[in-house]
Amino acid sequence: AQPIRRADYRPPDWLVPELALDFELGAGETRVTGSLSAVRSGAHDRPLRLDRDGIVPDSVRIDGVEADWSQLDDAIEVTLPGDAHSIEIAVTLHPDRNTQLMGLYASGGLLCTQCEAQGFRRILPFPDRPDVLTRYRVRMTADSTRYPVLLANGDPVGSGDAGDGRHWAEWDDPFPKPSYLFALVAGDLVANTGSFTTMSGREVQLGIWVRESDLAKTDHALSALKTAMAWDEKVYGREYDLDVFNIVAVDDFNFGAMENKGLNIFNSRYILADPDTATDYDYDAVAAVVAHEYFHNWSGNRVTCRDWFQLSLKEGFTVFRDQQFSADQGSPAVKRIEDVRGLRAAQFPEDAGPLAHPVRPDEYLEISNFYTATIYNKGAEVIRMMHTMLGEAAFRAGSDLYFDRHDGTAATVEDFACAMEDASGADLTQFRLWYSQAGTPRVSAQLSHAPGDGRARIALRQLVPPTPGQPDKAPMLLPLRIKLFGSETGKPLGEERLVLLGDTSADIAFDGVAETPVLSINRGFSAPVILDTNRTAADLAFLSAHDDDPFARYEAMQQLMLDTLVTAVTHGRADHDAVIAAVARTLASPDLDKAFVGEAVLLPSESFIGDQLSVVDPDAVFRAREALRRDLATRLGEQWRDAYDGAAANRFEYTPAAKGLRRLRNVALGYLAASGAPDAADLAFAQFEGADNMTDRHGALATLVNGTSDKRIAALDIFYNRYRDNPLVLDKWFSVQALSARDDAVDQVEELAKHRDFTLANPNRARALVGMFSVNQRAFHHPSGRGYRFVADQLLALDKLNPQTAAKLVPPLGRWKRFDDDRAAMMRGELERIVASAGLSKDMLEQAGKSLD
Ligand code: BAL
Ligand code: ZN
Repeated sequence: AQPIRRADYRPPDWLVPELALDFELGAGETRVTGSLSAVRSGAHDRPLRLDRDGIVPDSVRIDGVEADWSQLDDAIEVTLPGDAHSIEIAVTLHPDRNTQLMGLYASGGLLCTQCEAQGFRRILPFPDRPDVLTRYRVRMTADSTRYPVLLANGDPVGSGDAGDGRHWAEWDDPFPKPSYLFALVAGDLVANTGSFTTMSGREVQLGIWVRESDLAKTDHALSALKTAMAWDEKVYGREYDLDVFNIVAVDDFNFGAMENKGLNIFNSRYILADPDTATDYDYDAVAAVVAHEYFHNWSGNRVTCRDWFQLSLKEGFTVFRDQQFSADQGSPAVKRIEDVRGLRAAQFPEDAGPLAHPVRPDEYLEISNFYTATIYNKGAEVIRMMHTMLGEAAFRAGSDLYFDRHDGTAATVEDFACAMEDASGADLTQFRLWYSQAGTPRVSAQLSHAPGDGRARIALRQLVPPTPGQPDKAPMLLPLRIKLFGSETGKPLGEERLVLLGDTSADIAFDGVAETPVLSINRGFSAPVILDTNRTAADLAFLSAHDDDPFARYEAMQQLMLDTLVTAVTHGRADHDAVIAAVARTLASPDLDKAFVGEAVLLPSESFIGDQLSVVDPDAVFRAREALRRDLATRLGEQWRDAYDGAAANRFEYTPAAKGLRRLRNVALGYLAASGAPDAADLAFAQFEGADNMTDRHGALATLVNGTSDKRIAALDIFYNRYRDNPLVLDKWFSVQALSARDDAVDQVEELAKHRDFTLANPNRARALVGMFSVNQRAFHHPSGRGYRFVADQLLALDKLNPQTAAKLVPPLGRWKRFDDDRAAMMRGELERIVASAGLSKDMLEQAGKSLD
């Protein structure tokens, strides 16, 4: 297969202003008729190319006359004599055989669609590219009993009886859209309904559609939707534009959710929530994803992408918008901590490995492989940096200009940057390198102080590492928020400064520094970089107690823990005192937000510790981390006990304060177990049995599953029997075991893959076991290589069903260069076995093939 290159972009030869779709729906067989208007664009004599994937037209008619077409591997071509024609194409689909979950497919008795990025070509041969904008009218006819509800994009315009126990419905979307935003759903669904009055006074009918048995779990999503609609009006001036906004939850879904115009389709895990089945993390994720998909109505739908290389135009901006939204709903510092932790867990390793690519890639084989942490999360960091540099008001002016200029069109990343420049007067020329250069910049900051002349200097240097296809990099523009604190008084030494580092090196001077300064830098994670400073353990401990930015306090604590753990791994031992004192002080600070405390006292993950090492020894990392954990647990035994008891709540509430208490309580429980306290397992089991919410039940279960108490088996059985009919909670039962820190985790996971409830056909279940296991650093990297073999076997089996989901699970195997020779050889061996397998998908070939380099 040949890569698609950004440099080869050419505007479409033919436009399709209108499309009428007629579906005779059935799970076994669906007949589709598409009637489209094709209009020649520009002077050329090229045929009309209609992309297709796995479908062959039953017939093609041009201006009412049966026509010939040429069939290519991935398209059909029709030669058209004039400049405007009407084309009618008929296709037969088999939704119940569609295991890829792209196009029209069956899920739990429903029929639904997923078209981003290139699923529409599995429904109808069509110019399936985002710069072809079309006005859709959709008619559906289906069995009235099996599919009493028929939904599509836009507004409903008619419905009625179709005879023979069938009915029909018609929907009309007045907003021209690319084919990837097409959607329909047919099924036996009920709705939690509501309404929202927009800022100009229009009433919008809202519906969250689910199976009847799930209706009670939809209030949180509905309320989040209303909050998001009001927030987007207030913060971005964006108003909703149709009479209805529907969301449907389905169990089998490759993505988290999809922003189809007026008809969002969601993975049910991001809709359904009640205290008994959803953790606080789930509740937050439901609100964030509901908001994210809603925000796409402007950043993605009203202004869409010219081509898929511009994917971050909508995804980076929309992730930034959903991050701002979530920060506004609770603690901004804790939200930032979570986002940065996610970036370091997924994006930094991606940027440092064989699959590294720029936020605006230059080429791809399979676009599905580019729905990555780089496009989404680093893309969001790029937008955040613009926000930081321009300031709130100028950023908003830029976003208004962007929406005004490009409404109803397919735009580029460059268009976004130009709008920001034009509205603010800023010059983003050098900043654009964030879109074109891959790799995480490394920044060195060395603070020195001359007490005599009251001057402090920071020597800054940056280095952007080579990445595949990009050996040499130019220096980037890095916005670094910097502040100094007096080591004696603990007070700020002047205001925070925003330093824009654009050269390879720079010297920054601070005058009037009378006492020894301590450096707080990259506050709020103002630039997504890896930092190296000359701060001592004492400096970091000081900042963890005195910095006035809670995020910076967290960062200082993390760095202190990380330095200690890296020393322990590389030297076999380390002094834990500074970490223990800093954690003790944080636990003893009554004014701190409990959610913040819960985050701040957590040790860095094994993977993040591994990322600091030139060669990762997963067993040594595990041992060092466990030793520090045990030491923290035993030496602060009473404080953990107080934190645990002090965070007890009477009954479940979903408020920031109650969430914070639950967070701290579960972290404290983990430390009590690590301390070897004789009653720890009883405490965990009592919490497990007595919990009135999933956060506490799941937290207790995780503690038991990581331990050696025989209560582990009892708790797993109780949990399984209680939730065996709830697929989302059963996913937790699989994932908590896949993430186990026990020595026998690989055995357990191999057994779980044979469990009657395990199936690769459901992406959530596959990710819960295989995906989670492959980020369990110690178990996945078991010295026998069994973990690698297990994952490769599962990926090969999954690739046959669902290549898109399979290919996304390749990256952990692709990190082979980071490990010792034995492990690297075994990991490579599995990748080679995958690449050599017959009938491999393009998705897998690209991911596994590149991972070998
Ligand atoms: N556009 C794919 C799903 C999402 O990012 O919203
Ligand atoms: Zn998105």
